[in-house]
Amino acid sequence: MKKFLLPYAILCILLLAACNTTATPGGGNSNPATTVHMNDSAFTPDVITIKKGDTLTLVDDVPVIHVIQNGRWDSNGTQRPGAESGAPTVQVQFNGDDQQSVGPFNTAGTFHLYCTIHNDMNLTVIVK
Ligand SMILES: [Cu+2]
Repeated sequence: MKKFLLPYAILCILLLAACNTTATPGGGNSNPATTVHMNDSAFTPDVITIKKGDTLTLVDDVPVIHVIQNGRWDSNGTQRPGAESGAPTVQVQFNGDDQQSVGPFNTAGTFHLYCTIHNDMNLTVIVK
């Protein structure tokens, strides 16, 4: 009886391994659930919900410089720099057609990032 069980067990392990590989995209950090794109003056999406511990990937899709840091533009067009409690410190420059990771976001809450160059270029990161 045991002779029949061993190959079956191996097959199960192989199937599990295959499933794990499919569920977790390997290589690169292009998980759409944690990726925000930037055009010449806006984030897409401009609100993203991620999980605690996630790292955000920001992708600059155009040949335009962006400088992203903690804070936001208020409704009067004034920069309000500053990190919320529990926010990772973000200070990254994009030179165009490039991407960078920010985080990890290890604390649940709502965090604001903005581009110091482009008026009203705000990103809200909700961490659950
Ligand atoms: Cu910008």
